Amino acid sequence: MPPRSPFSSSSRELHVVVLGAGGVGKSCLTAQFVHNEWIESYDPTIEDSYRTQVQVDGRQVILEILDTAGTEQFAVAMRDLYMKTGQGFLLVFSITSPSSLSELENLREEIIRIKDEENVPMVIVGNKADLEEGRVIPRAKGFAVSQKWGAPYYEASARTRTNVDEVFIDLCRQMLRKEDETAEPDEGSKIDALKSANSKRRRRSKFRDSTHPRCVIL
Ligand SMILES: Nc1nc2c(ncn2[C@@H]2O[C@H](COP(=O)(O)OP(=O)(O)OP(=O)(O)O)[C@@H](O)[C@H]2O)c(=O)[nH]1
Ligand SMILES: [Mg+2]
Repeated sequence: MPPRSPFSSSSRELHVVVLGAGGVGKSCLTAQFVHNEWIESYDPTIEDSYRTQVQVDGRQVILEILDTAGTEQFAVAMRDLYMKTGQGFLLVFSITSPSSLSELENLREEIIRIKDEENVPMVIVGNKADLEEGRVIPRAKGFAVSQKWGAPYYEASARTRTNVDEVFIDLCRQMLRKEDETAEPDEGSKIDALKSANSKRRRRSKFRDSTHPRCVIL
């Protein structure tokens, strides 16, 4: 017998892409979320993917998380493809790196251009919040960007695990909401809706015939 999948077959699958400049902490945030582990060393990513199951508001969700390369030489080749297939994006910068926030602007514009729509689930993450003494991006700046882009802003720390679950769960909620809004009703529910409309129509006409005779103009 083949081994049973640890994931329930009824779970929905959502594709998350973690984006941001090199060294801002994308891999560390992902490793904390998926494996509860802290990685002290820096090993630039080429591309890694993870699969994990989470519960969001009582719903089982399988997350496919793509941890992308921040380093320019690795980054560009696969970008179009994962921006197309990604359903939600964690846009990560470091509060200790001034250029890392401005780099997100280009990434966001590219996502919107490639997907050809503005309404894309996103969360902005100011990582390395434990390094308060090295902060160069004020909290207010993060909030201003968040308001401008209409996406939530969290300050997080992969080191202390602050807001790690929260950023992924917020993104999941946005993705689920979007799926619910755009989902076509399945065949079963279409038939149910049709039956219910027909029976209402029948009930209405019965009602009219028996107790409310049509108005007859003499
Ligand atoms: N103090 C502190 N250090 C962090 C935090 N997150 C990551 N780091 C450190 O920053 C370095 C880079 O972290 P990574 O997660 O590898 O960065 P990345 O964004 O994945 O980098 P690329 O794969 O090159 O794009 C590592 O040495 C981490 O230990 C954090 O929240 N606080
Ligand atoms: Mg990485």
